Amino acid sequence: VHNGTGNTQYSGQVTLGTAPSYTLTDTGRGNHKTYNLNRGTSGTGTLFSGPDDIWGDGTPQNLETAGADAHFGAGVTWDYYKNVHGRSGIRGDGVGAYSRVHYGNAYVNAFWTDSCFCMTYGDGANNAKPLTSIDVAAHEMTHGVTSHTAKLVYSGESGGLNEATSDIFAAAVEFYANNAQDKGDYFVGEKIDIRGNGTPLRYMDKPSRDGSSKDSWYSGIGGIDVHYSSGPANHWFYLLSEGSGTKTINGVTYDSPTSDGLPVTGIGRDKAALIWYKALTTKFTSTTNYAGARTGTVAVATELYGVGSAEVKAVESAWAGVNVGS
Ligand code: ASN
Ligand code: ZN
Repeated sequence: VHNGTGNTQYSGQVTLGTAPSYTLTDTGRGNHKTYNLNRGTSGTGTLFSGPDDIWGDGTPQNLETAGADAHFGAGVTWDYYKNVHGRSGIRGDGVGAYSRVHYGNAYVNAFWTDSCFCMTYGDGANNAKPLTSIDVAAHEMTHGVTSHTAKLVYSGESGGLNEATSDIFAAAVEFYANNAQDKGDYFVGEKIDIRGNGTPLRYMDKPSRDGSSKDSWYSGIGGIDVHYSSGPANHWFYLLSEGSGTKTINGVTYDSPTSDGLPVTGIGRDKAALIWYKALTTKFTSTTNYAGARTGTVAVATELYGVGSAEVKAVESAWAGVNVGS
């Protein structure tokens, strides 16, 4: 295991897993590698390498900077799954994936691809806001975890649950990282300024804050974009973690309503994330819908905490709070 220094755009100065003389190859994390596509859109481009073990300067003009952010995000996501859930890598086999940065020209997206077992990042508007923040990296890497576990089909209600799984672990990883420049929150993409006005891409306390996502389940939610039908499950995760009403965490104030008007008492983020992880890996299937997510999470909470436990009651009341009934 060997460490270098990353001067990132979104997370300040960080430690990166590197290999001697010198490449972005994380030998302590399954040899996860980070490549520079240099505005190409296929292949791997070139592995980041250089004469010193210092990567980037915090600006997007330095092409190493996005590499440092992406490599760091993959590393903390690896550590989260390993140290919190005992999962060694995306497939659980100890083998790293790889990241590709500088995809295309001013490309405003990031994505996971099963066939290459890799994640890819555009540089954002004006090539100035690479989509390489911790939460986006964790979101994309989690698509790989979902592909190798529940395999939730990426359309209909299962698609919304697939997207929510990536947002839930994006938030969990960001809190786990506890980075001074990017403290944990229940937003997705608050660092990458994808809307150009400084607001996040998604909100978990009240998903409709983005203007498109749904706060609660309704018949027909399976017909909308999976990044909006994720809303009820994201909202469930917030309610189960923190409870309904107002709460300030790391300087951010949230205000989470319930669809039934009844209060939810939170059980904490760690228990909520454990319940979702165990449901994803032991209960959900490719066609699980919102009703199935409720059944699966109640079953997991019952196994973990017992029949009639406060945790089971909270799981049920949080689902009721997003209009997923029994
Ligand atoms: N960034 C998007 C996502 O991971 C790409 C997509 O639409 N699949 O959800
Ligand atoms: Zn996604």
